[in-house]
Amino acid sequence: TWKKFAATEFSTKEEFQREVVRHVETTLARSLYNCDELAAYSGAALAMRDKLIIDWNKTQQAHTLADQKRVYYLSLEFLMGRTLDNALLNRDIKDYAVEGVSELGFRMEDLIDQEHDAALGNGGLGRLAACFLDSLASLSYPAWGYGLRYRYGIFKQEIIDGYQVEVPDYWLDFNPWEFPRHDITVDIMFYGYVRRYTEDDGSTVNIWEGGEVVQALAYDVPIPGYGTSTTNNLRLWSSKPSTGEFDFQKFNSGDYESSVRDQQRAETISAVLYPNDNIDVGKELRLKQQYFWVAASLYDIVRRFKKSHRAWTEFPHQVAIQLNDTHPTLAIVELMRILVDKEHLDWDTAWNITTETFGYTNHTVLPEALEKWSVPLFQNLLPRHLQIIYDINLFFLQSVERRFPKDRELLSRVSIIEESNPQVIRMAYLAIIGSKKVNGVAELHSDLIKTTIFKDFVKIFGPDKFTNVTNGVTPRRWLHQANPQLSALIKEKLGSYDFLKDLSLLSGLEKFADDKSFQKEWMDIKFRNKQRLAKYIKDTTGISVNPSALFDIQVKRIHEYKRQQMNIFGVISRYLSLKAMTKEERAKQVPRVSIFGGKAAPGYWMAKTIIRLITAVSEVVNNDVDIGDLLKVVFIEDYNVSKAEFLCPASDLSEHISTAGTEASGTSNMKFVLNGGLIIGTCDGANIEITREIGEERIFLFGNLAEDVEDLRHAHRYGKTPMDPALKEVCDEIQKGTFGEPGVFAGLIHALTEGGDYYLVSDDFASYLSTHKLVDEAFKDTAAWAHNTIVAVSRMGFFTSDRAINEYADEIWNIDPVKVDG
Ligand code: 26V
Repeated sequence: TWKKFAATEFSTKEEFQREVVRHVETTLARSLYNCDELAAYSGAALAMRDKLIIDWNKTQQAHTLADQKRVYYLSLEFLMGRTLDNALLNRDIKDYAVEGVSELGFRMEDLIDQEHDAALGNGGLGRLAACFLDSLASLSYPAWGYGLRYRYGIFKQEIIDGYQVEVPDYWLDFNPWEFPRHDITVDIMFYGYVRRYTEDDGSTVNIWEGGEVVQALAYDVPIPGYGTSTTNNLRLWSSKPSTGEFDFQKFNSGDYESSVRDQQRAETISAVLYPNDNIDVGKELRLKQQYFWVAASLYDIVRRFKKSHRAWTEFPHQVAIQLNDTHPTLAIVELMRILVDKEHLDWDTAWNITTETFGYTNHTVLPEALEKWSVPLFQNLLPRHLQIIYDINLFFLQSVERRFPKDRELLSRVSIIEESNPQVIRMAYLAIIGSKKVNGVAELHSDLIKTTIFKDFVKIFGPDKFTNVTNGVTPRRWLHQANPQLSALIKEKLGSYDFLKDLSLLSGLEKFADDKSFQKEWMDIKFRNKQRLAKYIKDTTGISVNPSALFDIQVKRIHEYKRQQMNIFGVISRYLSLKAMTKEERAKQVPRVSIFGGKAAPGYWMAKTIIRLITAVSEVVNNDVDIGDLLKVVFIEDYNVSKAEFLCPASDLSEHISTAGTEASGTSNMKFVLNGGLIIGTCDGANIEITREIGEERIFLFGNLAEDVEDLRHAHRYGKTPMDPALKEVCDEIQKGTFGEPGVFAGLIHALTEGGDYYLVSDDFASYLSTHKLVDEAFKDTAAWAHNTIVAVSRMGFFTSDRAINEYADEIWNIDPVKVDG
């Protein structure tokens, strides 16, 4: 009956219009006659939000009633992108919303384009968290995400004179997708000291007291599932000064300045997302962010559990907590502190509860990305937590000593505390020891962590603790929303949109792979997506590209291990070959557009140099009249989720060319293939499983294997590897000044020579170039290309994040879906 009273429900075009107009006129206090696109977007978003919040309430009620085990996904990053389009599509009301706003005189694309990306993440790890939230809701799992509400998301990238410049991303001006919960606050303490005393019964109690207190305020973001009423919650914490009397006293006594300083110090905690991807810097503020978020989330989770009045031992039957990388590992320590210091459970009972509750996902093997905290820094900020870590370590090392007596080396290798100067806490080891399951994110990666960085722990805990869950992407955003024409064509062939819920149904496309008229429709859609990208490139950079050329795209964070430098060296090599050709030879070449995009961490000088080389090459090549349309080079500024949404559908070829063994999974590789592009890649991350699924004749693999990397590096160190001749030519050309002052690029050349070519660019260069030649040949045969992309798409079912989430639910979390009546 509540439905009757829900004034904001709408299920027709007219009702949607009415709600949009109502919000424009009343919520926004604007007249319809001076309603611009931003106001119209805002009205549409508020109308959509009302609908979501009704389903959100229903879902939370159903979950409380069902009283089943829930999963909490703890991630410092959620790279959500835009919400309006996604919500309209997930709720299947896009069609009448489009009509509705068009009668009001607007085009829905223009309104959608007004929305600011929610960019609370760096790259793969944060976007994976967002895909997982979509799948959790779409599969009706009772799940919450917990994160930080950064005032500034990942910086906006501008390219000025060919260089990256970072601009702050203030995104909260108008954000209709969040609800502040002024009643949900938690006081979080830092610093202080530990007071130890003996109770009457003789037991010792440790109390952490006397520190600085900051308040966490909850903001809730509704997460709508596709084809279900389930609308889950993403809770983001914002930091504020605590409302304790102390501040008021200062303020009242006229000490305004110090009171304002306190306020700023508190608000700084959730002010900004650290813009590093795959590199650990170890700053105190980052540790403060981690504890602030973990402590608030655990307080919330424990409060919810306590409402059910169950015994503590049932906690792991009601609660699963997934650690997205090591960033929330303090949750293990905080739960121990709650159970032992506050709830007075004995250590062993508390430890059993804790280790049954957590799961840890590792996302990288790069040593420079493994989190380590200096003991003195940690001791000062979280004194009681350090004691608990020492105790966890002591009991762990004692158990190892019992199983492997007299192996001093083993003990020092697996100790949570590394005996360096200063000592450091190895967060990954703590995460492993405190979790029930540890997983990698693609098969090769999960094998590598077992045989390299975590080898000793496999020996100690046995192999069953370690498992693989290959990443996936949500087909709702990455097919249906990003590529509506392709999605509609697939629906026409398969008879329904059921493939969006069960992506394995794509296999039904394979029988049309040789159907000429289907191939034509398929390639026409690709062409239109390329035209759209060509227009965007023209409008934003002034560069004209031919949409019939082969579009070759590499978009991801800029990092030496991802080898954008190899790509641009390859482009230079192609340029040199074209220059050396006769007119007749040139006429036979396949025209190419090499498109790059991605952010460099602000302090990562080498990555910034790579960007500068790409822009320098583009200035030279694009203006060379000998070359014309045969080669264009484009750097897309400020690559983000909403740009990925129009880049993925517009590729013929995308590049996933990391040094073998370095890219844990990659997820854009999946998005590009799902949108009818082929890939050139190394035997790394999920490329390997993509190959297995789609067939090796449909992927351009090249380069050395992970198992050979160590020997190759060794050879470089002892000066036994001459540089690849084609790469030598490229370096000579750079040093001649063809792309401007060569000193600018000296670091890149140095890395290949004296630097020992750690990422093996030279070793892979010949096979990289020859594989690009194969790509050119293959692209000439349009029918075969169409066939291969259709077959590839038909075999991509495995890479849905729904499959990944079902694996986590069954193998790690032990949770079941909850039906929510719609
Ligand atoms: C690490 C650190 C270290 C401490 C400082 C801040 C910070 C921020 C981000 C990270 C990155 C963690 C690793 C990561 O992003 N891995 C990526 O995860 C993707 C999803 O599993 C995967 O597809 C990519 O291959 C992998 O690089």
